Amino acid sequence: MRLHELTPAPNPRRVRVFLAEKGVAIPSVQVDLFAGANRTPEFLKKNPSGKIPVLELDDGTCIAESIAICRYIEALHPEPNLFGRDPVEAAQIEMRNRQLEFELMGPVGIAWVNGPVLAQMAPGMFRQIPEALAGAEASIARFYQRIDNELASREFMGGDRFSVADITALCVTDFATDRVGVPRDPGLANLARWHAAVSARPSAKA
Ligand SMILES: N[C@@H](CCC(=O)N[C@@H](CS)C(=O)NCC(=O)O)C(=O)O
Repeated sequence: MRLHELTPAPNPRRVRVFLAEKGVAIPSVQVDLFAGANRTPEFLKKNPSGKIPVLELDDGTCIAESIAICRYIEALHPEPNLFGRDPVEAAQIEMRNRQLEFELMGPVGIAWVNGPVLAQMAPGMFRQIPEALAGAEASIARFYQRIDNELASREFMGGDRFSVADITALCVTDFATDRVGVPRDPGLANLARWHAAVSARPSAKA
């Protein structure tokens, strides 16, 4: 088994943190997105979307999508449970994870492709639209405010214990802060408390 990934990218980090929580080690292969290594015919056979992470099993089966990979790992290593123990908890974790993906990761991705950091790293890679950046920054700020309100009445993203939804949120907020240049408002105290707690877990270093 091997994980096709790139260390600074947020989605592969989700899988690495998940594996660290499970105490599972899988060898990894770096895919240089800036050199187009994810667009070669060979890579597109592994994932026609041209995206990482991809988990390649020993028989050649390839699993893309961070959550699909994490679900596969959870099926092989059920403890500690990170997707929910009963139908209600599983549904709430799934709901919040999807909202984080669509309502936070989506705008963070837009801010990334339209932002100054990528423009400097890879000039001309995307045609940048300043209004798209401004709109994404506003969406991100609104989402952070909303999550801060929600975290007043629960400890973690998915509920009262750590779950895969926290891993998604940690990886996207760190990417937004450290690489996209769209930090959290430090005045959002519940969000800051949550971030300190999940960042203190050993898995956050993955
Ligand atoms: N929904 C996918 C998103 C994967 C994704 O967007 N990966 C980024 C790196 S974080 C990528 O491969 N980007 C390269 C590209 O889109 O060309 C997942 O959850 O794994």
